[in-house]
Amino acid sequence: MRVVFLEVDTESQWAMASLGAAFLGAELRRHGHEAVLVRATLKMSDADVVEALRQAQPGLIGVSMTTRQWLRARHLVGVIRQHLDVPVVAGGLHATFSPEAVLAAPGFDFAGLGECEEAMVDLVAALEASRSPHGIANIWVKGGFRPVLRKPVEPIDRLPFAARDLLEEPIGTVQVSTQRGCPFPCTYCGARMFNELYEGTGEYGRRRSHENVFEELRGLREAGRLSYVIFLDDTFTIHHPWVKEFCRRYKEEFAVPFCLHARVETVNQPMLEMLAEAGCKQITYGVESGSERVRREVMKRPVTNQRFRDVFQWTRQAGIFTIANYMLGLPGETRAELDETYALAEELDSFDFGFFVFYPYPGTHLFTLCREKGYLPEDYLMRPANHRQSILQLPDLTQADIDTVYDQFTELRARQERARSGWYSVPAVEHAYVVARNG
Ligand code: B12
Ligand code: SF4
Repeated sequence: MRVVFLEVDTESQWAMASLGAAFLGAELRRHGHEAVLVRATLKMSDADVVEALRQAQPGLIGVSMTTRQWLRARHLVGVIRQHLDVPVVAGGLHATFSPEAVLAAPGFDFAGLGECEEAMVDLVAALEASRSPHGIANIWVKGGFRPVLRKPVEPIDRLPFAARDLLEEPIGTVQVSTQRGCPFPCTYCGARMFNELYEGTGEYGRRRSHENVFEELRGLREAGRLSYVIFLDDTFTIHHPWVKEFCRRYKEEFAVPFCLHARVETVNQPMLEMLAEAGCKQITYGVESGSERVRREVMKRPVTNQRFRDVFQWTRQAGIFTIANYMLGLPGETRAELDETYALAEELDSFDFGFFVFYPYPGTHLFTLCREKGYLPEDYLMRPANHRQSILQLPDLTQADIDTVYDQFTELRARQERARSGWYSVPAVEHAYVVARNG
């Protein structure tokens, strides 16, 4: 069967195609199916999207969704189904944590919950053989019962490498993930929720072997595509023995510059030096708030501001650029605490940073808290999820408070950009990634 993955863009400048589709596409091809990508760019009208899909001749349309993509995806799928008689399956974080809402929307036939490589193959096989799709683990059929989950794929090396042609990466820059899952309990994080989803079913946190990662990199090098690696793992530096061995072998065999994400609690000075020697050029740290109280009580991140100061200093000393991410407008946050966040951002003086107005992603602890406390509007699923406007009615903060600090951040970033312009330019994809990630 020919499965067409529809990528629903919500940004024009930095949007990237979904990794989920690239993983599913690789597994589908291994089972003899075809997988192609159709990208609904912002410039395309509804009619353009329908026409592109018609030409791609799908037997099944797959839509990978984060909450951010949900509203446009919902609209497009509704329109598509008025013109094309092709079943639609949704997957990804939004479908996993809001499956009822997805299946209630016109045009969606199935919602894939959690890790779906094997489930997609089973669904396609059932559709091809005109068998009932009911009873396939991880696949919720419209009108049916919530499915059971199969165990996460183990060992994870069993999965094929992501289908690069479904990612539309700029030549030379590759996005690689070496692990799935994150062991930390951050209350705002959508990524973390996969670990909780699988509690009682199996361990979601798994890491690929070095050899498996290097085999993928070798293939990319042979194809002439390896000049910069973006490691997408939520926290690359979790397991020190793995990271040490990685650095030793990567330096010897590849020595291609790379960037990664880390938590300040998971690095130390020797590790940063080792990463720098292996080719690490940039680390993105989630700082999130400048208030230790907000981090400890609201986010479950009991780390001190001093730790951030130290780690940013060590990172710079090792010759690695620091990138920070901040969030504004958390439940329970006060205006004074927002000011603390801005003050810490100024003090840390990272090479670049992202700043996002907090959005409560379905499935997260803060989503539940916001709903229970009445901060979340009833019609939240019909409102755009963006990183500029708060969706919440917060007791201690107004949108004007958030706007003021957001504008300060905008200005700080512009000042920093002006200061460094002319002597360094961040590669486009990497820059997009910095701006985009809210992890
Ligand atoms: C890489 C990444 C990006 C990349 C690429 C994202 C992409 N399109 O895949 C970029 C930089 C573009 C990006 C942008 C953003 N991101 Co981002 N990103 C990630 C990150 C770090 C890794 C994703 C990854 O590697 N996935 C690996 C694959 C294997 O996992 P997967 O995507 O879940 O796919 C599996 C299943 O979900 C399922 N599946 C996936 N697709 C489909 C489709 C079908 C049909 C089926 C059946 C199943 C299925 O099967 C897959 C294989 O097992 C995640 C964190 C995380 N760990 O998920 C955050 C994350 C997905 N991003 C997040 C956010 C908030 C954003 C931004 C809104 C940031 C911002 N403030 O602007 C934007 C929004 C982008 C958009 N268009 O909506 C949140 C999403 C929360 C939510 N519930 O929506 C996450 C979880 C981070 C977090 N800490 O909360 N992001
Ligand atoms: S925010 Fe980062 S460290 Fe925290 S749970 Fe999510 S991925 Fe893990």
